[in-house]
Amino acid sequence: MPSIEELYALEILDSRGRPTVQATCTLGSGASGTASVPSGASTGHAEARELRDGDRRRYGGLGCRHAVANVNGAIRSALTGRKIADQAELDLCLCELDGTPDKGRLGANAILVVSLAFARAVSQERATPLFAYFASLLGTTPRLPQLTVNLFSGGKHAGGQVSIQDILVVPCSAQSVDQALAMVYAVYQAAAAISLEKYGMRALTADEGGLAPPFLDVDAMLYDAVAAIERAGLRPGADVALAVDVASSHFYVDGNYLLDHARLASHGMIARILTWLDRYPIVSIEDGLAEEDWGAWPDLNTVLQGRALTLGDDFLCTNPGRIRRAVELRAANALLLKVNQVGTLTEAADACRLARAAGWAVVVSARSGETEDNWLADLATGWAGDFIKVGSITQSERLAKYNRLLEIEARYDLPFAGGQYEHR
Ligand code: 2PG
Ligand code: MG
Repeated sequence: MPSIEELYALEILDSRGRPTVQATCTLGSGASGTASVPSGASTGHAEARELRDGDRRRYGGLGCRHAVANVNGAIRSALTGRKIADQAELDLCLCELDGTPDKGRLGANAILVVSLAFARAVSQERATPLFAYFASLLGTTPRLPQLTVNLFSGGKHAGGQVSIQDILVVPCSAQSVDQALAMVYAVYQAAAAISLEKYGMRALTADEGGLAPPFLDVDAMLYDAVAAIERAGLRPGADVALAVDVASSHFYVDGNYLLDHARLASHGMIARILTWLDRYPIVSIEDGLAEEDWGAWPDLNTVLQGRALTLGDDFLCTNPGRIRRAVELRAANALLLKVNQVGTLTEAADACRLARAAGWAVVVSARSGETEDNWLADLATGWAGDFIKVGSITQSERLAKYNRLLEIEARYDLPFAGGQYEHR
């Protein structure tokens, strides 16, 4: 049984230059683990609450000194010298110490960083790779995930030049992470060349490294994505399909979707999504409807059935209660899993278990504000995610995860999840 000898946190900066939290957990055996937490921009209302300092004179109020102080103070005092049976006991103890439903007192950032640093320390103590430790929490057989990689961005990650957030490429004929990345590189370069020709601009990128030319509308984005696949010498749909993060909560105003200069009711939004599916090789629609548009989600799920995944991000917030409700209503069939939306590994594992029990697909996702920590690659592999969603291939905070997947692939003989959700 591990005992926590020391906990130490500090404030570091994420990929947007905003503060976040890093922590190191040292066990009685001398094993130790360091981890850092990401942060979203297009967040769901039901997410666990990050603690931010609110002092406008410093990082516009986004400082994390209070969260750091909570790790180095209340959490350290409660945990040091204590024997901890397992991850579940640690996470329960953190939740009880916080005592609020949204983790707003100590901060979801303070809580998650300890949950993750402990995981790394225990995997080091057991001399197992981190993905194997994660697999042991859920009883899964590790498997490398298929990639979904940002190509074009809009919405909150790109200054809102188009309403929707991301068009991602899915290299569906790839047989390995290694092959998948080489295909993505070819498509990305072709897309950058198309952006230059059509919009006369250098490859300006959004928060996660996606290209962000001034598209006129969503169709223009999807059209150029298909053109990039073709220019790369690959077959749209057969070699490389598309996934869309509509992130529609962020353009849902007074019960209507403000999209491409139109004002659409829920059924109009669903009809618009279907036109995209008819024209382009799309295998997944994320947050096609707003997070509170519960009444229309089952209809969306029905019409997408057999064509594309109905993937819930802001809609589900990796929250077991919301997932249970969505399963009952048949409102989705895929979970976007972001550990910091719920705040501990154990609760994220519960969310994953619920989704799997319902026969759903699982997409393990990074946030738009990331660090160079690569634990997400191990999580996606350990929990046998169908897909991983990390962002583009141009920024080191994203490449840290892709490079870790390459390392896992090269060093361990694991199956690859590719090929399951091909475009038909
Ligand atoms: C999303 C994520 C990642 P954010 O909406 O899926 O792209 O964005 O981290 O800003 O919530
Ligand atoms: Mg999303």
